[in-house]
Amino acid sequence: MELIQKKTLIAAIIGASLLSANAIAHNESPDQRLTASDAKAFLDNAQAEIEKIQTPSAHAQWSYATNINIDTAAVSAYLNEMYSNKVAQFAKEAAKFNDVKVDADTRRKLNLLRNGLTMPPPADDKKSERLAEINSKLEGMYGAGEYCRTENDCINLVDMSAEMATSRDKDLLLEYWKGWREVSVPMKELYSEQVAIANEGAKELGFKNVSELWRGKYDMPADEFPKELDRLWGQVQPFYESLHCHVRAKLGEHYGTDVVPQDQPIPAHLLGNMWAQTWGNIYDLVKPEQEMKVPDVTKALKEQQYDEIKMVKQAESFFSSLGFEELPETFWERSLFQKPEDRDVQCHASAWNLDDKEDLRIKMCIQKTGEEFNVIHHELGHNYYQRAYKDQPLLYRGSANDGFHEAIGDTIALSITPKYLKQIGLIDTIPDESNDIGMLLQVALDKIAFIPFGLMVDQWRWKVLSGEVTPENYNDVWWELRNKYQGVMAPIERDAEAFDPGAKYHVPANVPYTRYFLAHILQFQFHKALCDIANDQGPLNRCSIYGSKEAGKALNDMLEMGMSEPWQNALEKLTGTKQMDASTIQAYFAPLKKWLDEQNQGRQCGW
Ligand code: X8Z
Ligand code: ZN
Repeated sequence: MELIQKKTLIAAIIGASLLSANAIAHNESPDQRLTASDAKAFLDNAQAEIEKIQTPSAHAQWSYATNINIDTAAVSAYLNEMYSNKVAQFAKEAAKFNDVKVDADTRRKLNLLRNGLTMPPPADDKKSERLAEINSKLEGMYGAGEYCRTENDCINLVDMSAEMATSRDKDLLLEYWKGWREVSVPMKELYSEQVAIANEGAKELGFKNVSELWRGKYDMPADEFPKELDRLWGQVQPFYESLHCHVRAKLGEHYGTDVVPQDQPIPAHLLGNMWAQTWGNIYDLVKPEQEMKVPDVTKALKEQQYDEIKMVKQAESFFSSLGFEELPETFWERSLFQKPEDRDVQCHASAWNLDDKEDLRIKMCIQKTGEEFNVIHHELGHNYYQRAYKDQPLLYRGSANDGFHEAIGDTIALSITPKYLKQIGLIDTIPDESNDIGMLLQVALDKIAFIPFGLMVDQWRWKVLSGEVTPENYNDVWWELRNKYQGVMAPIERDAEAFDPGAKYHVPANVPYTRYFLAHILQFQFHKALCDIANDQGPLNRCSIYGSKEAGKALNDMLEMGMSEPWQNALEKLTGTKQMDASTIQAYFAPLKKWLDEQNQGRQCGW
């Protein structure tokens, strides 16, 4: 009794957490005296304290991302630093409960607190300040980046990307490919400085380095996780190699085999995307000879005069059809849907819940294309997930694992089938099944082509964050991995100062990337489970769960869990299995695999 009073009193006086009060009261050996209820009280306090700074910090990040300038940069860096320092401080304190016997829920929260940060700041004030400053600088350099042919002739990433999607002029493609990578050259030094500081922070938290921290977020030992990824990649790899072989052959026919040598990786500028991460935009170059009717969503959106808002409303209505509540009025008032003319913004799409309540928003420089229609569903998937877990305790407000967050909207987008497009009046007739190879190829060019890219980004980062790869080798190792996993190569020799990883948003922004690899596996598992629940009989590629309240309920039941349980349980809840598994992908694309292997007869595959 006395002990509790003393603790409470000291805590009240110094405004510190119960734990630090306890440590002061029992300096000699505080840990032995801590109990399970101390741990709970500590967590309650930590969550309350983090919550206080989280919302202002989110507003500052939003202000910066939607208006990049020196003032918003300063405020967002400052609040980001305050937030990260607070979490890091509690994460360190949490270690004091390592040997205290606590229930599973408390242990889970303590662990989540310990590994919650992405780039943990060290205790040293100067260093944590510098870390936040570099963070915000790198984000700003990416967001404001553009390629200038001459001083007055500049082009931004959104416009370059749009041109690269449709242009078949190899010189222009190369120019943009190369031009965009000038933006990241000055990032390299800042990036390596930031890695060194964050590694100090990770060590203070008891991790070997940031790599171990990142790999340790998956409810299994950090060193087991990469093996799990290898297993999943092994399931997809043969199919990817078939796709690669066909695409390379067709690109060789179009551009000539001097431009696309048939025994080497594919030059990275020719695949319809700035990073060669999705290839759907070159469907016309690789499509079957036989006429295939494949819905052209971009054309349909244009014909029906969809604007940005109408595209988002249409995506919202899909979620509504599943029984999800409509988005709040403030979503429409506060979101950013179009690239403003008068200021720099971070155009890379994102979804936000600023107050962990109802302040949902997306930020996206929407292009009126079928590709972006999918991205809108992707972003709204984040928003509906955020809303579903908002009533969980703060430490459980997140997805089962980060791949789940990235998979939800994509899962819904897999239901944008011809049947659905006809239902909403975007097309008049549903092509019959003789056209399925074309449609499967279109989907595979985006989804299957992405998978090795989704894997290689963090294969690179883990090596960098662990110190295995040092700055002088950053770029070479990046291209070794691009080559190894994707079979893609730089179209021109890279300069010694090049920092090509920095030309991909998630590197300067420090967003882990394995989540997208996982999402590309999970979304097919989710799609299959939801199609079964919706009782859609057709082949998986023709299934749409549109309008199925049963599917919506099953999905929501999983989303509501947030991260309150290991992801294996969340997966089981929806799909009946605890394992991530790419065999659904194999089933989904089986006819296409057969077709590709026929096309590849007599071709020399591999690189
Ligand atoms: O970054 C994204 C989303 C926001 S979380 C638009 N994606 C990855 C990328 O663009 O590189 C979605 C798929 C992969
Ligand atoms: Zn996302």
